[in-house]
Amino acid sequence: MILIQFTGLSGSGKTTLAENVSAMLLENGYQVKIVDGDVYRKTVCKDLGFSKEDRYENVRRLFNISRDFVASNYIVLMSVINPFEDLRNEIAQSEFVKTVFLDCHIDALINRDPKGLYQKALLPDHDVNKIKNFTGISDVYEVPSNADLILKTDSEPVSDSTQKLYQFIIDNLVT
Ligand code: GGZ
Repeated sequence: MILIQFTGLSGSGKTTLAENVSAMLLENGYQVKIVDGDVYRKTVCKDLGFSKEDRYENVRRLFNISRDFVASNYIVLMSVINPFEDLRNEIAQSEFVKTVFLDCHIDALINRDPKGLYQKALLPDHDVNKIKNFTGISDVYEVPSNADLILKTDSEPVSDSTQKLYQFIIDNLVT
């Protein structure tokens, strides 16, 4: 069993890596679940916004869901920004949890910006389209000090990060 708690800014590659690694694991006969913040925020967490309290609640709910999947022998990829060190450490107390930091420079994220979210976060305060409390721009992201794996998603090809994460999961599976 293993639960990967990702942490990284919006656009750092969490969803892409989770999908790539999930496909590889499935091909090799493992059961996998992706628990993606962006997806669950439309269902189980749709009452939650982006205040500090709501982010804590969001991550805690997703951890509870993830833990149930782990108990059913799934490899779980919990794909959330997960910005707070104390909450990540709390979750990492479970021995089957590993923390994977997707390290991507903010300038690269602003340049890529496939959903236009950074552009909206950087609008002037009076603009009605501005996204407030945007992680990394106008809200806190605490860089992890004790991640089990760091993937530099701004400088290494996606295929390399995918391969590293796949190998890390296989090496750390607890039976
Ligand atoms: C950060 C936001 C925000 C704000 C909307 N701050 O890259 P995405 O778009 O598709 O995924 C992000 C998602 C973040 O949800 P999480 O559940 O992962 O966040 S947390 O762990 O902090 O609870 C982003 C989008 O929602 N999004 N507004 N203000 N990301």
